[in-house]
Amino acid sequence: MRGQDIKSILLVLCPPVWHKLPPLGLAYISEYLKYLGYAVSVLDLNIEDVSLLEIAGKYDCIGFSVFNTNQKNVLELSKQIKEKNPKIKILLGGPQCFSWQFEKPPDGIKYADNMILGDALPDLDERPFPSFAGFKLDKYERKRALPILFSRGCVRKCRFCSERLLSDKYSVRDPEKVIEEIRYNKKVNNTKWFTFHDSLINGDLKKLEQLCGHLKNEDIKWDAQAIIRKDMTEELLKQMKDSGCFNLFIGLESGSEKVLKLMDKGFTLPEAEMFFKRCRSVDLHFEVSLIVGFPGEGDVEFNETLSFIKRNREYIPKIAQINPFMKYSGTDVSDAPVDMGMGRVKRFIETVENLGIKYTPEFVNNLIRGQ
Ligand code: B12
Ligand code: SF4
Repeated sequence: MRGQDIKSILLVLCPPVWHKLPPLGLAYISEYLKYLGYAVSVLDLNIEDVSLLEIAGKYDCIGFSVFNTNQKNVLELSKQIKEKNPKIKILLGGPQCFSWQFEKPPDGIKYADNMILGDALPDLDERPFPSFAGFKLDKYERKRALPILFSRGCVRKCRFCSERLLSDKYSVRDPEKVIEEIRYNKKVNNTKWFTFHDSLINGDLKKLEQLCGHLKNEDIKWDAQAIIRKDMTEELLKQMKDSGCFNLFIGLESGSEKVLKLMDKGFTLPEAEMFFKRCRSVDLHFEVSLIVGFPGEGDVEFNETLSFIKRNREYIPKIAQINPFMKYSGTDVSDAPVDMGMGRVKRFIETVENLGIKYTPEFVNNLIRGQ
């Protein structure tokens, strides 16, 4: 888009997208474009009631962040903007642009002048960190809270997951740079709670330990996603807890050894049990997500998962998600019938309720009502 006489850019996030926190992707893009000299504004239509069509004419370019959930709205608005003012350039970025490479892209992408695939920015420590200047932080549900990144990519390659398509290598930031960003946001945005949006916080245990060493002096709380690994010691989990970690979101996915192997999850059930026990022994709260109906999961394997959850109920504080398996574009797992997955989700919830295990009801209700 350079050299096309673009000076002002409006970055837009259309609904529906999860919006308890401001969007980290747009915060990074906005900071980088400002650094390159553009005049950048941000509009999150999930939290602001503004007519984009009325204000679009003030900008040379409108950049949309596209997810599978908001793609229809993005393309409809792109069409309307172009019909009203064909001179405005439309730029698309975000994870759905990547997914379109593997599916038949919708006709509406013809309204875009340019599309950015993947991350497209310099390495995490080489780009300016997001300041969230221009974001209406007080409108998001979580107060004094911001998303942040410690790493990109993943150290594993689970068969159902498209992470490896988004970032082909795993890279971790210098912990001191993360602390610099945290201190900035504490001071300027009054932030007390940081949610790491990494696919996993524990891909590089040495750097994680260093990060925790710094974080313990910052008087903040933080949460993150993590993988189950046998080499994570109680000592490191305690350091995480002591540095402000109050929750980990962990992808267990199945309680059947056969299904874990089919998924290529990279851990065994005894390793998962050991990991959960270690978290409990240092009182580190966590929640697990599960996938039911993965190809190869029969009734036997599904019942093994139920038994695993029953057996470990005193160690698993909460179930965060029970997802029916759905194939992501670009992965090589065959499609499984979603109806079967949904039937199993319902059976699973009955069991969890009977056992008195906590779960996230909003998630389950959305899923069941959405069917
Ligand atoms: C943290 C996370 C969550 C969090 C927070 C989500 C949020 N919206 O902030 C939670 C747990 C709530 C969540 C939920 C879900 N998630 Co999620 N999540 C992630 C994760 C791990 C990180 C997102 C992130 O902050 N990345 C860091 C930022 C900096 O990256 P980014 O947003 O991609 O932005 C960069 C580029 O895309 C690009 N870019 C972005 N926008 C724009 C715009 C322009 C104009 C340009 C030029 C460039 C550009 O530049 C940015 C900077 O480098 C990603 C996987 C990943 N590794 O990215 C999945 C991911 C975004 N999630 C995904 C999915 C499917 C879901 C769920 C549907 C899962 C479920 N079954 O419930 C829900 C949907 C929630 C919803 N309705 O929005 C998919 C989305 C696929 C797609 N095609 O849209 C991803 C990509 C994972 C995957 N499977 O591949 N998720
Ligand atoms: S550990 Fe998580 S992010 Fe990494 S490949 Fe597996 S599912 Fe994807």
